[in-house]
Amino acid sequence: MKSIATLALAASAAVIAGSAAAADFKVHMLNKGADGVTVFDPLLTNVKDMIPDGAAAFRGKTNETVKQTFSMPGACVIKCLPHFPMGMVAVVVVGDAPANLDKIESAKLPNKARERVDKALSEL
Ligand SMILES: [Cu+2]
Repeated sequence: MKSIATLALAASAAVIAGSAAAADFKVHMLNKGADGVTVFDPLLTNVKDMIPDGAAAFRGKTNETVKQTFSMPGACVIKCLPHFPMGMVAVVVVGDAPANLDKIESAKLPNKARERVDKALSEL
């Protein structure tokens, strides 16, 4: 059985909606959150027990909702382009053991983004 996770992003809110068999998740884009300014909340979304088919890069537009289907096991770093230097990132993980952590850990990120990505991955 396959499950598909869908991520929808907007300037004020983001939603991950699963298939009928999957859970729904919400990821909010906040000007100010518990973890500081310009944050995704939660920082980490772990979509477990799903065996999706493939993954695609996506780009949202400001103030527009974007739906994205995550169809490949692994970790995805979502960044808010204007606030990326301030560390506005979120991590979506599909599956229990992301195979692409090395790539994410060696990627060049702004300091605050690196801090938040590492924090999210440490919660896995
Ligand atoms: Cu932002």
